[in-house]
Amino acid sequence: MKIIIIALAAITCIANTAYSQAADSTTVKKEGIQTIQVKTSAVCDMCKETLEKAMAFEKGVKDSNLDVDSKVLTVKYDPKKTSPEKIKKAITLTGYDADEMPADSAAYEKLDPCCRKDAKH
Ligand SMILES: [Cu+2]
Repeated sequence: MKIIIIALAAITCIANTAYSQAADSTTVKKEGIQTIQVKTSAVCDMCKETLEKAMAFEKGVKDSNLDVDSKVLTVKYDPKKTSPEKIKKAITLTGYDADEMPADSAAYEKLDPCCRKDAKH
Protein backbone atom coordinates (compact mmCIF):
# COMPACT_ATOMS: atom_id res chain seq x y z
CA MET A 1 0.00 0.00 0.00
CA LYS A 2 2.76 2.42 0.90
CA ILE A 3 4.44 1.86 -2.45
CA ILE A 4 1.25 2.71 -4.27
CA ILE A 5 0.87 5.94 -2.33
CA ILE A 6 4.48 6.92 -3.03
CA ALA A 7 4.03 6.08 -6.70
CA LEU A 8 0.85 8.13 -6.85
CA ALA A 9 2.54 11.03 -5.10
CA ALA A 10 5.42 10.85 -7.58
CA ILE A 11 3.05 10.83 -10.56
CA THR A 12 1.09 13.75 -9.16
CA CYS A 13 4.33 15.63 -8.60
CA ILE A 14 5.54 15.01 -12.16
CA ALA A 15 2.15 15.96 -13.55
CA ASN A 16 2.13 19.20 -11.54
CA THR A 17 5.60 20.12 -12.75
CA ALA A 18 4.65 19.44 -16.36
CA TYR A 19 1.46 21.43 -15.92
CA SER A 20 3.14 24.45 -14.39
CA GLN A 21 5.81 24.44 -17.09
CA ALA A 22 3.10 24.36 -19.75
CA ALA A 23 1.27 27.20 -18.01
CA ASP A 24 4.49 29.23 -17.84
CA SER A 25 5.22 28.90 -21.55
CA THR A 26 1.64 29.88 -22.37
CA THR A 27 2.00 33.01 -20.25
CA VAL A 28 5.26 33.93 -21.96
CA LYS A 29 3.75 33.47 -25.40
CA LYS A 30 0.65 35.48 -24.55
CA GLU A 31 2.56 38.25 -22.82
CA GLY A 32 3.22 40.01 -26.13
CA ILE A 33 -0.33 40.41 -27.33
CA GLN A 34 -3.48 41.25 -25.38
CA THR A 35 -7.06 41.36 -26.60
CA ILE A 36 -9.81 43.78 -25.56
CA GLN A 37 -13.40 44.08 -26.62
CA VAL A 38 -14.88 47.54 -26.83
CA LYS A 39 -18.55 48.32 -27.26
CA THR A 40 -18.84 51.03 -29.91
CA SER A 41 -21.64 53.04 -31.50
CA ALA A 42 -20.84 51.73 -35.00
CA VAL A 43 -23.90 50.93 -37.09
CA CYS A 44 -22.88 49.65 -40.53
CA ASP A 45 -20.20 48.16 -42.76
CA MET A 46 -18.85 51.61 -43.49
CA CYS A 47 -18.33 52.16 -39.76
CA LYS A 48 -16.54 48.82 -39.66
CA GLU A 49 -14.17 49.95 -42.39
CA THR A 50 -13.61 53.35 -40.75
CA LEU A 51 -12.86 51.85 -37.35
CA GLU A 52 -10.68 48.99 -38.56
CA LYS A 53 -8.71 51.40 -40.76
CA ALA A 54 -8.22 53.76 -37.81
CA MET A 55 -7.03 50.84 -35.67
CA ALA A 56 -4.60 49.76 -38.40
CA PHE A 57 -2.87 53.15 -38.06
CA GLU A 58 -2.95 53.08 -34.26
CA LYS A 59 0.42 52.46 -32.62
CA GLY A 60 0.68 49.08 -30.91
CA VAL A 61 -2.50 47.65 -32.44
CA LYS A 62 -1.92 44.35 -34.21
CA ASP A 63 -5.38 43.52 -35.45
CA SER A 64 -8.97 44.61 -35.06
CA ASN A 65 -12.36 43.31 -36.04
CA LEU A 66 -15.76 44.93 -35.64
CA ASP A 67 -18.83 42.78 -35.32
CA VAL A 68 -21.48 45.08 -36.79
CA ASP A 69 -24.41 43.24 -35.18
CA SER A 70 -23.09 43.44 -31.63
CA LYS A 71 -21.12 46.69 -32.28
CA VAL A 72 -18.21 45.13 -30.44
CA LEU A 73 -14.74 45.95 -31.70
CA THR A 74 -12.17 43.30 -30.81
CA VAL A 75 -8.65 44.71 -30.72
CA LYS A 76 -5.38 42.83 -30.40
CA TYR A 77 -2.61 45.03 -29.10
CA ASP A 78 0.88 45.09 -27.67
CA PRO A 79 0.60 46.30 -24.04
CA LYS A 80 4.17 47.62 -24.22
CA LYS A 81 3.16 50.09 -26.92
CA THR A 82 -0.42 51.02 -26.11
CA SER A 83 -3.21 50.54 -23.57
CA PRO A 84 -6.97 49.96 -23.54
CA GLU A 85 -7.40 53.65 -22.61
CA LYS A 86 -5.38 54.81 -25.63
CA ILE A 87 -7.28 52.46 -27.93
CA LYS A 88 -10.63 53.69 -26.61
CA LYS A 89 -9.47 57.29 -27.01
CA ALA A 90 -8.54 56.54 -30.65
CA ILE A 91 -12.02 55.08 -31.20
CA THR A 92 -13.68 58.22 -29.81
CA LEU A 93 -11.47 60.38 -32.05
CA THR A 94 -12.81 58.41 -35.01
CA GLY A 95 -16.30 59.56 -34.03
CA TYR A 96 -17.62 56.55 -32.14
CA ASP A 97 -18.41 55.84 -28.51
CA ALA A 98 -16.01 53.41 -26.83
CA ASP A 99 -17.58 51.73 -23.80
CA GLU A 100 -18.13 54.54 -21.28
CA MET A 101 -16.17 57.12 -23.33
CA PRO A 102 -18.37 59.29 -25.58
CA ALA A 103 -17.40 60.00 -29.20
CA ASP A 104 -15.37 63.12 -29.91
CA SER A 105 -18.04 65.58 -31.08
CA ALA A 106 -15.95 67.11 -33.90
CA ALA A 107 -15.09 63.67 -35.27
CA TYR A 108 -18.70 62.57 -34.89
CA GLU A 109 -19.87 65.55 -36.99
CA LYS A 110 -17.50 64.47 -39.76
CA LEU A 111 -18.96 60.99 -39.97
CA ASP A 112 -21.12 60.10 -42.93
CA PRO A 113 -24.73 60.84 -41.85
CA CYS A 114 -25.62 57.15 -42.12
CA CYS A 115 -22.83 56.28 -39.67
CA ARG A 116 -24.11 58.48 -36.87
CA LYS A 117 -25.59 56.58 -33.96
CA ASP A 118 -28.87 58.50 -34.14
CA ALA A 119 -29.23 57.85 -37.90
CA LYS A 120 -32.36 56.06 -39.01
CA HIS A 121 -31.59 52.65 -40.45
CU1 LIG B 1 -21.57 53.38 -40.73
